[in-house]
Amino acid sequence: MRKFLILVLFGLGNSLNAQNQIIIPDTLSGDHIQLELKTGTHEFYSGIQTNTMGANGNILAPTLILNKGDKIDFEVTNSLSDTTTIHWHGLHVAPKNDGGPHTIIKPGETWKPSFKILDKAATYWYHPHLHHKTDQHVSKGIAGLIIVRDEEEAKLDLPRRYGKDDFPIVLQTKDFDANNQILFHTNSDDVAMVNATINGTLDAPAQVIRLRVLNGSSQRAFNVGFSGDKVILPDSLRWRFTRKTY
Ligand SMILES: [Cu+2]
Repeated sequence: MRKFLILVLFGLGNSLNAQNQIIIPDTLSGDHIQLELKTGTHEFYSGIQTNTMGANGNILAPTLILNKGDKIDFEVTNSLSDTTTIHWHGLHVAPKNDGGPHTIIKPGETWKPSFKILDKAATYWYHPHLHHKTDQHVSKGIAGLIIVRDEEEAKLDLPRRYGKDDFPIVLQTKDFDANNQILFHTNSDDVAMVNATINGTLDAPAQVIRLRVLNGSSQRAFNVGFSGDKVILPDSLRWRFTRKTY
């Protein structure tokens, strides 16, 4: 038996029309992770191509599933026409292995950080962090989750089947121009989305599920809650993400 979670971000001119199945990014694991940052297109609106950026795809980035204690060799190739970086948000790494504004990857170059995962099981993320360009590259689409696992977490009675009962929920807002192309550095990023999907729904099993909620927005805060009572009813498993007024 399947239930539908309704993942809706309300507010700011976001009209409620057709529900769309949210994107569940692919996963990458192992001790050698290859990422290619590239441009692409994505249909945020049915039938309309919007220019985007992604890692190993047109939009968003693969979810990295890593184990505490593992040593990982990364290869991050910049196939964009712009310099960028990749920052491992929340992970404890040496500066040379972290793509803050100082560790740039020029177009056509491959950056090869290598480090041991020191952090406990949790949800982290990665995204470009170039000075003055973070908003542009993240808004265009480069953002991915990092799920770190460890022995302590493995003993807990929690869902951990990615995409089946353990779901990424990346909350973002974007601003589109008249041609439905993404704008940056505006204060009118009023189109809210979950996993790059406007008016998203998720076909979830009727059991306890795990949602790894990320605020991947450049400047927004979200109130996240349940619709109706704070009780999850089997027949009406409806979640509603409410936009904060500010
Ligand atoms: Cu960050």
